[in-house]
Amino acid sequence: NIKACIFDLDGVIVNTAVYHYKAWKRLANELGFDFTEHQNEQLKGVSRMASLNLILGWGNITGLSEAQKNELADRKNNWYVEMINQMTPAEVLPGAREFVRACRDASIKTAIGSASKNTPTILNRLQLTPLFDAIVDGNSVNTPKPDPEVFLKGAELLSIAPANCVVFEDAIAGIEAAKRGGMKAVGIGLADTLKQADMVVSGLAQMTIDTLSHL
Ligand code: B16
Ligand code: MG
Repeated sequence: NIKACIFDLDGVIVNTAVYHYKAWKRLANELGFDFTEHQNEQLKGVSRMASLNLILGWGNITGLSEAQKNELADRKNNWYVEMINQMTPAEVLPGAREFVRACRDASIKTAIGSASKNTPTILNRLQLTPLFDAIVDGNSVNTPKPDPEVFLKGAELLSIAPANCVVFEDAIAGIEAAKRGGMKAVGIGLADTLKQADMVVSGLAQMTIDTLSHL
């Protein structure tokens, strides 16, 4: 039975992907090539440096030093932070705040498991920080998804066994991480894409506490 719900952030609680897209596109354009929304899909759940490496590959840019790559990643992040600093609580995805609250009311623990180093800023802007018993993000994890580290750390902080945890994820790598960690996984998106998930819904608005007992 489910004693904890661990939520990915981007794509599950909030759609920050639109801001990532704008910032990466601006960087690509400065470097002299374009970057499509379709390519942006492939960056979901992928860490900042891994995303940069993919984008440089698409632009056929090779031979940059680590220092040069760090400078590009920082440039993108500064634009991204400018945008997320304007976010309001109205940007929480439909049903997300309500479902997290319902979990808490049912004595189910709640955590965030995100690849983003900007997680604290985003949760504060959305006024969601107090709704989570634990927050694990890109600042506290060594090995990115599909490694289960981010979710296992969450379970540990909550003192709940992985088998009693369910992860909510929109990225294939995130679903894989949950399953490798021995957890249940609910996909947010399309069943065709998130094949490894135990169930797939289009968003947290479709979730109820009762649904958790069928996992
Ligand atoms: P940052 P998630 C991920 O968030 C995003 O989906 C991904 O596009 C982004 O590159 C990654 O966070 C790192 O974000 O640059 O803010 O550290 O889906 O794991 O919540
Ligand atoms: Mg995500």
